[in-house]
Amino acid sequence: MDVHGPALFHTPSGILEGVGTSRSKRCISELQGLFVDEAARQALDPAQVVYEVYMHNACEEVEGGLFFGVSHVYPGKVGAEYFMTKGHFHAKKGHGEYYWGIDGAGLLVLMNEQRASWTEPIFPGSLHYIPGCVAHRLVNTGARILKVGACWPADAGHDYASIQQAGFSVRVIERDGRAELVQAVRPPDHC
Ligand code: PAN
Ligand code: ZN
Repeated sequence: MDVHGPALFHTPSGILEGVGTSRSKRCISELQGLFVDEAARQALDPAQVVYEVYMHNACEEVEGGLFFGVSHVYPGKVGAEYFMTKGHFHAKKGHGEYYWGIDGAGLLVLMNEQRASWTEPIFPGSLHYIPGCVAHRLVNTGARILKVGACWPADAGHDYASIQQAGFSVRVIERDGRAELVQAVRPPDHC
């Protein structure tokens, strides 16, 4: 890949454009099994966007390279569960990542390989270091689009299968108008 010239990173819109950038989206229809209430997911518009990722790919997936992305998680819920990303470990387990809050409000859900989970609040200006061997997922608990920047090693890769098989050990739901962390009763996630 041969990328020349600066791309543009607009803030606070969180939009990336120009050379080397791309955009992908995940709709409700693609996220079967991700949310605990599958019937509620099926009742939603299949074309509803749950999240988009803007990417700047300035290099191949090589050791020493870096990828840069901005995730936009839409506000919404499936049943009582807030819209969220699939979440993943990195395929190269030891590779970490930085996230930072650009706009909106939410939670970064983290889980280690022993399935211990914890969260960090995300808000404009929040900075999050995700160590290696820690799965990570964004959850939008606010009314605006949650926009989060990310930078990670280009050769990290994404292990979605572990999350599909066993899920995260916690879920984030709305109860009495507030975000609440609950132990995941079922999972495996199957998206
Ligand atoms: C992020 C995520 C992004 C989308 O760029 O890839 O938030 O989430 P999923 O990949 O879990 O669908 C990142 O963590 N990259 O490594
Ligand atoms: Zn990651």
